[in-house]
Amino acid sequence: MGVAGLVAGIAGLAVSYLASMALAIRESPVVAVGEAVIQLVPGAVIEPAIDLLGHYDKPVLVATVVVLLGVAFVLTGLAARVAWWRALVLIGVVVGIGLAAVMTRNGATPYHSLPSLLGLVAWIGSLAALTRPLQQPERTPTGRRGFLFGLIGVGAVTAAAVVVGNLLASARKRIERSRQLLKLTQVTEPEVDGASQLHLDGVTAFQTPNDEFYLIHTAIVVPTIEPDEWRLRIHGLVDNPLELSYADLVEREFTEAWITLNCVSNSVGGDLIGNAWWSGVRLADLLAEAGVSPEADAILQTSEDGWTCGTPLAAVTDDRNAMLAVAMNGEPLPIDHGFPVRTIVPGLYGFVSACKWVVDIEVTRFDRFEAYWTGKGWSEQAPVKLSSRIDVPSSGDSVTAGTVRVGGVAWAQHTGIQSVEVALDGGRWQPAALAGVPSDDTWVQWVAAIEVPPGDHLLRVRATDKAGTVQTGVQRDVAPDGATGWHEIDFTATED
Ligand SMILES: Nc1nc2c(c(=O)[nH]1)N[C@H]1C(S)=C(S)[C@@H](COP(=O)(O)O)O[C@H]1N2
Ligand SMILES: [Mo]
Repeated sequence: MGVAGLVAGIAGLAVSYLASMALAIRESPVVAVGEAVIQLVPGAVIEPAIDLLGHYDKPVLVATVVVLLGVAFVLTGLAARVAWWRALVLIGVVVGIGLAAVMTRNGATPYHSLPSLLGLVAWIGSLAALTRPLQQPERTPTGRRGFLFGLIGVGAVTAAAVVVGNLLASARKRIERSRQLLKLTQVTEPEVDGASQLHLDGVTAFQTPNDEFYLIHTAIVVPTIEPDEWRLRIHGLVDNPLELSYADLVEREFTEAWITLNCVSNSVGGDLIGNAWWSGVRLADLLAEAGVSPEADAILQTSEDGWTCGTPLAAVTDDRNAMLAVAMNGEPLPIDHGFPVRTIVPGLYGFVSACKWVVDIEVTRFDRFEAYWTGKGWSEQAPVKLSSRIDVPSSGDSVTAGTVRVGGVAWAQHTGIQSVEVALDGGRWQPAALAGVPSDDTWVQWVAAIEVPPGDHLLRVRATDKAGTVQTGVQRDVAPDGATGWHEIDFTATED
């Protein structure tokens, strides 16, 4: 039974490792525990240890964690023999330590708990498969044979998980290295104009750092593409089909801009939105070179992983500087954000424009294709909707009654924000002050000072765009083409 516990434990570890690699989570739970140990152990102990072990410090640490785990696994097997619940408690503690190490890291989200949880599931399944044959009153030859088959099965799953996990990890590492070696001479560093950044704690920063930028993609394992191997075909209703390599692309003239990207699935007040400094090549120039036929009204973009989106031709050929982006916030696109090349079109939701890992652009007509999300309850065309959000206070906050500064962001990419107003408890709309913006393609921060008496309150916000449209209070769901309605928050004001 000790063997069963050990084998099941290793299967669980292998699955958690595979899950970490497949989900592009840098640390598997074992590594996270190792790093947590380094953090928790006082320097007085760790430094002499590092000194003693030299370069072997990390492997020794990971090996120690692994040996301790092995002992725990054997114990779970022995415990399972007496009573399953004992084994479960024991493994619960082990997984709990792993989870604690993973979840206390900076920027951990519930998503990061998946490898530990999947590992737990694999462990329970393996231990059940291995112990069932042994749980007969007497050890029979069939029981032993069943155990042997169980061992082979669990062993095969373990080996497969490790092999696939390694392949994924090494592909990603290789591409990450290529990415870091890239020198994109035309890319400049983002500079946030002081006027774009108001000083009110809690208001979303004008620039969203890459590692905080929301991520949406259908791929479970994201494409890993060497820049040298990347090709883009531009074809369809054109006079001269083009095929571009990465070198061809980055030799061309660049355009750079602050552009706010948001997801159609962002609900009112949600955070599936970010603002970055993008650098790349104007799509309009490439399409002009290809010579677009007058009957075309769309481009069908396809990514390496087969995802597709349809974008109005007008939006990628007008003066809004839709681009094939190669850099985000001054560095080569992060792998998860579409490395080496993705499309960015100001003023359209991501699902109809912002193709990551783009490899194919067909100039065509909307009546000739159906893109990935079209028909699955989402619209064929989807310009961004005028919207605004309250960042401070946040719902449930308590503030001191009197003059209260409230703030947030508002956006109407490619149209621009004219004004923002707030209303307390359904009262009159009061104007907010707006920060500066480099163009109409970004969100804008707003702040207002309002008089708040003691008690419970409801604050709402609405924006007006530069075309004079006032943001509607009619609440609509995100499907099929973006949510509408005013963002409202509850807060309490107390006398000081
Ligand atoms: N290849 C690919 N590109 C894609 C998607 C996808 O699922 N696959 N999702 C789109 C959607 S719905 C959005 S909102 C944006 C999100 O871009 P980000 O993950 O860089 O924030 O990418 C778009 N591009
Ligand atoms: Mo999206």
